[in-house]
Amino acid sequence: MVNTTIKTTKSQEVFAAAQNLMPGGVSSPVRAFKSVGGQPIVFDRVKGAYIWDVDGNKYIDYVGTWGPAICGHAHPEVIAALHEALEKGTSFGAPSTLENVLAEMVIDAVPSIEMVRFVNSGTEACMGVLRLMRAFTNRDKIIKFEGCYHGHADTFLVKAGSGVATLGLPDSPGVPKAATSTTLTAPFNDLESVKALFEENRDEIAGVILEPVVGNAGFIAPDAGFLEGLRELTHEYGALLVFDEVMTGFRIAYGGAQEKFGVTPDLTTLGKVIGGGLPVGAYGGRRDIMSMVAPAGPVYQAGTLSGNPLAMTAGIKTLELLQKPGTYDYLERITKKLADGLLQIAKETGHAACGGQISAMFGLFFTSGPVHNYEDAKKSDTAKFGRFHRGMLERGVYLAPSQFEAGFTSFAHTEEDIEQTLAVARDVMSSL
Ligand code: HOZ
Repeated sequence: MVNTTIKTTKSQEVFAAAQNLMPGGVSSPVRAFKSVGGQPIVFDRVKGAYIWDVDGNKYIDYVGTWGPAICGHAHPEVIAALHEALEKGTSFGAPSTLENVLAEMVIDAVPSIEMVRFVNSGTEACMGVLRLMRAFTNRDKIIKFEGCYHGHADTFLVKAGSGVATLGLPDSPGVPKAATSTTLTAPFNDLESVKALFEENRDEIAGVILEPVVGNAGFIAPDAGFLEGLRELTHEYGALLVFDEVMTGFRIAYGGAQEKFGVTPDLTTLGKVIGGGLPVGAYGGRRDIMSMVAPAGPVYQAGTLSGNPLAMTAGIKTLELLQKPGTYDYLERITKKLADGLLQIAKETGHAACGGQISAMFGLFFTSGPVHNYEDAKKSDTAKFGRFHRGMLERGVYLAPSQFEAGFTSFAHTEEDIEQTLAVARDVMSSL
C-alpha cells in the first residue's frame, strides 16, 4: 500500500546547487529541514491539497505554504481572478478600488478592526504595530511570550519561536542590545507572570502582543481564561492588547481567534490567508489608534508594493470563498479527524504524544504533555519527530519540517486524504 522508495534525485541536485547561491540553500530558514534531517524536496507545482516535487512525486500537503492556502493551492476561482487582474497591471503604487473592497471585508470580519493598513508580510505588520503601540501609549516596553514569533524585527527576536526555536538559536547576533532592552517576556498561559511584569514596570509597558493560539512553537491553545485575563490586565495597567493573527486570522474562524474566543484586542496583525497566496500583511484596530498612522497621523510606515492589486485580488477571492456556508464546519471536522487520529495511533503504537486542533490548525508533540507553553513544548522528543517527519515524507505526506510549527489543513483536503494520511502515520509510527 505504502510507497517508501521515492526517488528525489532532482530535488537533491537542485538543493545542492542552491547551497552555493543562497544561505543554507533557502529563502527562509525552516524550509532547509535542518531540524528533521535529510534534504528538502524541491517543489515543482501545487494544486488543491497536493504538492508535486521536481522528481514527479506527489504529496498530501499539511503546510499550505505556511498558512495561506486555506482554499487549497491554486484554487481555480483565485487563479481566474488573478488572470483578470493581471491584464490591468502588476503594481499601481496608488489607491485602487480593490484596497477598499478587501479593507471592508477585513473590517466586517475582525471584531477589533475599525481601520486597516495593508503591508507586504506578517513581519512588516508586526513592525508597524509595534511602533504604533509605542506611539499611542508613549511607552517603550512590550510584553511578548516565550515561543511566540512575530516576524524577524529586532525587538521581537527574544525567546522567539518558528525558525529561531527550530534551529535552537539564542537571540540573533546583529540585534543591538538597545533593541531588545524593552522586550519583556513571560511564559504563555501564565497570567501571574504578566501581572508581575506590569507591577515591576508600572506605566512603562505599551502593550502585550501574542499569538492567541500559538503556531510558532508547535500548536498551543490558550487555557480557559488566559485571553480574558490579558484583556483585564492590559485595561488595568493602561496598556494595549495586540493579537498577532497572522496564522489564526480567517483560519480558526472567519473573524479569527478574537471571534472564536470572544476577546477583542485593541490592535490585530494579519497576513497569510488575507493574501490568498500572494505576499500580504495588514495591521488594524481601534479607529483612535489607527488614526495615528501616517499620513492621517505622525506614526510613519510606508511601502512601494503595499496594497498591490494582485495581492488584493487573491485576498478578496479567498475571503469570498471562505464565506460559503459550512466551510468552517468542514475544516473543523476533517482537522479533528486528523488530530484525534494521530493521537490515537500514537497511543496504539506506544508513543507518548499530545496535541490538538482548532478548526484548520493542528499540532502533535512527542511528549505526554500537557503542553501549555514553550518550556513544555521543548520536552517533545524532537529526534523522534524528525524520524516521523522523514517517514511521512517518504510515504507521500508533507508536514512542516519542524516540531515547532503548527500544521494546516484546507477545504481542498478530502476525507480520503485524511484517511490516507492516518494509514501512513500508522505505518510510520509502528516502525519509529
Ligand atoms: N513564518 C513562517 C513559519 N512560521 C515562515 C516559514 C517559511 O516560509 O519558511
